[in-house]
Amino acid sequence: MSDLVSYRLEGDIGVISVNYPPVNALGQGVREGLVACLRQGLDDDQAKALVVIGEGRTFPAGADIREFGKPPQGPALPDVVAEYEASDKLVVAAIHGTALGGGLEVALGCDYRVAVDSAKVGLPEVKLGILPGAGGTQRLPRLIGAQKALEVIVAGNPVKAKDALELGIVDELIGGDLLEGALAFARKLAAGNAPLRRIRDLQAKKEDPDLFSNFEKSIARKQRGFKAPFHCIKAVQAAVELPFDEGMKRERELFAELLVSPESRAQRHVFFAEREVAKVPGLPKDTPKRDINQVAVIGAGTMGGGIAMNFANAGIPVKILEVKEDALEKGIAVIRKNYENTAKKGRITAQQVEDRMALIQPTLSYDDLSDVDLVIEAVFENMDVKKAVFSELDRVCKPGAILATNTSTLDVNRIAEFTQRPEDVMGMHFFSPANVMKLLENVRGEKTADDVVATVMDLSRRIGKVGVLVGVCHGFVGNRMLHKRQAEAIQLVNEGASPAQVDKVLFDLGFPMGPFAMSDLAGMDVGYRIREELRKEDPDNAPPRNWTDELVEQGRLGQKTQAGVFDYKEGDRTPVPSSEVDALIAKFREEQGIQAREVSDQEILERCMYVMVNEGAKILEEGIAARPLDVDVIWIYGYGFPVYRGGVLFWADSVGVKTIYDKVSQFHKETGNDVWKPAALLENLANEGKGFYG
Ligand code: TC6
Repeated sequence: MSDLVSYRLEGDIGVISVNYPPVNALGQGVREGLVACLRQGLDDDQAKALVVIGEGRTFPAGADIREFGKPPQGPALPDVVAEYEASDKLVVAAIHGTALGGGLEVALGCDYRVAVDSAKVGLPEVKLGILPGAGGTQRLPRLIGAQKALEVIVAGNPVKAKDALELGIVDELIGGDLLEGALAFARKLAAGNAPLRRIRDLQAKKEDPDLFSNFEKSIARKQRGFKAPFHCIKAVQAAVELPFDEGMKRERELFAELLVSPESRAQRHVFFAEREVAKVPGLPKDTPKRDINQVAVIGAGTMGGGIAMNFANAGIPVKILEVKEDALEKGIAVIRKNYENTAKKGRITAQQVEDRMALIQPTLSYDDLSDVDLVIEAVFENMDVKKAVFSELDRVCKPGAILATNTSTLDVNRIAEFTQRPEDVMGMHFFSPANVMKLLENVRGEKTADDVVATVMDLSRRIGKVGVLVGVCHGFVGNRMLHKRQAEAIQLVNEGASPAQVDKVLFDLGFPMGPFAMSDLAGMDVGYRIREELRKEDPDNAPPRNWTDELVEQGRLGQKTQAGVFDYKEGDRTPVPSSEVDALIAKFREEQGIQAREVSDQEILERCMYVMVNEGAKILEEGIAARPLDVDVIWIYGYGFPVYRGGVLFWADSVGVKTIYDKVSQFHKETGNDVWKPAALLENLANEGKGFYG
């Protein structure tokens, strides 16, 4: 018998206890153990009722995702749950930690559920591109109604114990020790001869005749490209319309379809990649970390303010420094307004607004930074300005303080040399809006110390970010690839495509917006300043002037001026093609002697995406990113690359590295442009018939 689940008698109640760290995932051994222990409990004459509980940090947090895609081994989870539901002794699930996915499905097979206050329950399968395939889509609607079940299953977000109680998922909250409370609860039921409560026998209610079609419409935009949310709706519909056993059959079919879908494969890849990025190759897990209890941010602009909010949100006091009083006041007012807007949406309370604001301390003086453990500079992207800031930081900060720069393109090694302590300097590149975007590109300089890297990677998680370690080069990983794509998008327009056509191709691939809408959102002046800086610093490698430079010089800066590559109506972010810009493009073509031609959508896709794949391969070759998964996580969390395509390099594998290599070589031959020179890694993989992931 499996030793991952054990049975014991506590007085007159049988306790089934799961012990499979770290999260008691329902792997084969656990499933086997759950069945064996249930049978033992049923055979135990002294047990009047049974309690199922998880040891360690949680009730089972789901099926064992590592088993997906491997040949199934019995007992299957739906059968395990069915056996619990069929039990003729009362079974109580005692929940702490996170009863997610298959974990909650096991609990739904029990007659009653009790939980500690801090517990969360949920069916997050949709985030892995699948659906709750062990009866979750059939039992939850029967328990809480179809509308609420749809909300829980399709969003896949965890539900706090208190809300789960209100919804009826949980029957009682336990104040003290969970096991004691669950035993008392079970004893009370047994003493009162409480009836069995099999959810399968309940009738699922549909509150609104158009519920399913309306729900589908309501998620259509947000879930564009994902398959699982729509399959989840179909499964819940089956719970309402079909008898339980037929509904279970339908759930199985839908689950089986999703499990082998490319979308789910990609989403599962992202799940593990997101966790893998935290494990830096060559940096032992036990590398010491510095204490970070007080932080400072230099610059109270949009970026600085957003960065500061991350720390306040995590309960870490943060000073925010500006040189001018009015800029400081304005920055603080923006932060307050952001929090108040969040409170208006009901996501935080008025008290939380005040608590967070209290953690943010404005200052005009560098001398106030003498006690901080970490400083993040978020000032203007200009080397001279950075030099001034880092020299000051070097003067005032205590020994051992980490000095970080939020630069998105500048050389972190040069910045480090502005101090006497380059080993304490590294990049922490936040993405805008910094309080929202989950990606943090942590840039290791040539001299950055290991404990600084370990501290910053750990801190990333503490403030709710996905931190990815990268090396120094222009634009690091994300922007380096982005700039290549942007140049290609512009070149495609030069040759005859329209900005709207280019944008549509990438939007259709699954990006939230195309490259031109994106530069309008970020501000056309941002790219312009970077190009100008490059033209000054490295004229040989700087991009030639093009029509986008002219747009900026004419004041078309993007959404903020309601005119960029596209026009915008007041209060509306929808990009509208502009005849003024068309004329400018036509003028540019004429000046350059370019005869506009038809450009196919396929060519746009290949040139915009393959240029990134080739650059990604160069980035790996140079060791700027350690693994393909680091590149993929950056594109997913920093640029909205569709999760259901798994990241740029995961997507490349689905196209075929050889196909991409052949095209890249062809473009190189045709253009002679260095950007198309195939990366040696790409060439090797293509020759060996391999992909980035083997
Ligand atoms: C399902 O149930 C389908 C049912 C239908 C069947 C028919 N499996 O996230 P952390 C690992 S689908 C395997 O860092 P936290 C994780 O990789 C599943 N491994 O911790 C990591 O390993 P590492 C539905 C898993 O405290 C370690 O555990 N359930 C699984 O920040 C720690 O994880 C879900 O989707 C798993 N299910 O968060 C829940 N879960 O140390 C997915 C975790 O080697 N899990 N691991 O890197 C989570 O959301 C979170 O892990 C958490 C804990 C909230 C449970």
